[in-house]
Amino acid sequence: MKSLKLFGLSAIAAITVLTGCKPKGTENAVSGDAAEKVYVAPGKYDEFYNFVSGGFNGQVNVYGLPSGRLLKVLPVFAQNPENGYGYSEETKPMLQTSHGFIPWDDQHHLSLSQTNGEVDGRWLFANANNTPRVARLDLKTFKTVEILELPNSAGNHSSPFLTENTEYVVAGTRFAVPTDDKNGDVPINTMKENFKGVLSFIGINKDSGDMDLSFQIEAPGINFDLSHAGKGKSTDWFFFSCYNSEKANTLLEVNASQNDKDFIMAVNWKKAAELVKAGKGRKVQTEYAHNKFDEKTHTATSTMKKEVTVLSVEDMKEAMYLIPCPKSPHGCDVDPTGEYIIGSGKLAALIPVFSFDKIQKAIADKAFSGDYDGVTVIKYEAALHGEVQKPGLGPLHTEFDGKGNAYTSMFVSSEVVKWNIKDLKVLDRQPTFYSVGHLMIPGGDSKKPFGKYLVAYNKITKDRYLPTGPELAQSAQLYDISGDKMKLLLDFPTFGEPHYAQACPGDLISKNQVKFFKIAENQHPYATKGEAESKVVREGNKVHVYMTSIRSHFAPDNIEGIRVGDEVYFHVTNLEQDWDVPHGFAIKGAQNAELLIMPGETCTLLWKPLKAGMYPMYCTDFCSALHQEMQGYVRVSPAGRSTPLIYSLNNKKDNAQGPVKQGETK
Ligand code: K7E
Ligand code: CUA
Repeated sequence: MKSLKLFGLSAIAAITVLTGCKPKGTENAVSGDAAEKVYVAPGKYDEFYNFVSGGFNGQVNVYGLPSGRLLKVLPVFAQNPENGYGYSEETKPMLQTSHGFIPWDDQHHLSLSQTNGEVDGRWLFANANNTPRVARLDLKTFKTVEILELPNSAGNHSSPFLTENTEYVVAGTRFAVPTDDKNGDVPINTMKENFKGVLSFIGINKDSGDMDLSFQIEAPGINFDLSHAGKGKSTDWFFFSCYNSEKANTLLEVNASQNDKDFIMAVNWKKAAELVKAGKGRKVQTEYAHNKFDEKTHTATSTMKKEVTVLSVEDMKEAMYLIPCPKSPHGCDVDPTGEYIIGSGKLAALIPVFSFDKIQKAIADKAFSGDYDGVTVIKYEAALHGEVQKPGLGPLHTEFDGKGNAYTSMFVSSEVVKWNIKDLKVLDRQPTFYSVGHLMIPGGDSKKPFGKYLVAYNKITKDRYLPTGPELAQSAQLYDISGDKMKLLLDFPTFGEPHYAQACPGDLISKNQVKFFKIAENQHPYATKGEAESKVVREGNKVHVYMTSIRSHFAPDNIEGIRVGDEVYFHVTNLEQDWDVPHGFAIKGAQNAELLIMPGETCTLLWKPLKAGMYPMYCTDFCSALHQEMQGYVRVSPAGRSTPLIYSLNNKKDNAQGPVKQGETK
């Protein structure tokens, strides 16, 4: 229980300890040539893209490495007023779920797509922790193009981790819950009978990247924390860390820490897929949203799915095993060779390293110690390669450099520990400032790590940056790992709370960038492909404005005849056909956000004026020297007034560039 207390108060304890015997002056930890190593000269690109989870900011943030410069915040699970994501009519469906429209989530883990176990730079997958979902971002456009909700789950933490050819993205439920087809309205203390821990396997189309919930596995009601797929020889397997094998439903900090060991669950996903193909599994009726963004119509659609195939423990008899793992394992990481599986017991004073070969042998030899809710438990010693002794306190996550070394984050003792995977000897340790969560080495969870750098994502930054009120900056720290000893190079603040991250060389992604959308290929139903086509159409109290934007005006830019009670849809098409020329659109009194329309794209803002009056609209993005002139007026009359609907550009009649047009009658 003592170690538990320490962990419970770990954040404070760690700081207290560190301020007590703080490494002498943090500046001592940085060597003289550090600045040179992170300096990226003006006009030069960074070497790596670094995608960092947004945590409670719900988005994904893109940094350059080694500079730590913030390049972009990519909207994924939270509405983003900066560009209208989740506010525009086109993107609202992206945030639909079986619980209705969800404007926020908690984003923890990222996975870059892989081919043959190597990062391929095509897609980025992201999890939503709170309302279980997985998103796919297309790295040609850096847009979120798909979000799939996960039924039978709660707290989608063990997600999204992928197989080495991106066949499947996996998502394990953090909370054990009753499955959707069972009555969930049961006493909480019936957890042991009624709650299950469901693992979702999302099939990925290898050409389009489209996601499909292929099947789920209904495992015992434990909490799944993290996961990684096997590689090479272990490629058919997934490994999940599990905690709360006690199945406590209250005061988990005490009650879920009773057992000396929890588990790593090994699942043969190839066999599971074959079982489903052979007709095994029950069909569970449920509801989950599948949201897709179409690049041709520039519009998302949301479809409610109704059924999923679920394999039982019985079905998985020969394809699912538990391996005891000391004290509430958190991270579950597989080395580049696929032979070693590292479990990080948060409360353990050692790091257990399991051997894939030994696990296979244990299964063949039936070296079992019993079962847990029908799942066979392999003997700890039979699966164990060895233990890293005295690595530090509170091991969480491990990454690899591809040279036979592992790097583990130590939350409680605030350090990164480098150790040799084979002989399990600790080689180096460097302090982090402070309380490190995840670590990331570019490609560090793939078959071929790019190495060179390691980034620590820290929970606490007291005394590292200028203070900013009660909440201080979140932080990342960059280390050079090219030598024997790690060298701290740089601190840089991050958004939200950073958890996991991914990185890859810049040119893997930069060479495929979409620079603009071709206007001729725009299939948006309200697209306006030239100013001559711009118009305003009334349908009852709905008014559709077919508007264009080009440097430096809107067409039309004068509109009259809107009435209080109208729902006005501004469908703005950006006619530019050039890289990096978005136009914005905002109108006074808009209750949602602005639009930021990419070249060739059409976006729609719904506006409901509540009062009669004169309403200016303008472009929000400084697009040209005459950007400030990119503005116009909308006149709103009281409800029932018969102001004629007229619209124009430059007051001109019979001008193809901007005729006065009559919509409804006067
Ligand atoms: Cu360790 Cu949510 Cu991956 Cu954060 S989790 S640290
Ligand atoms: Cu368009 Cu400013």
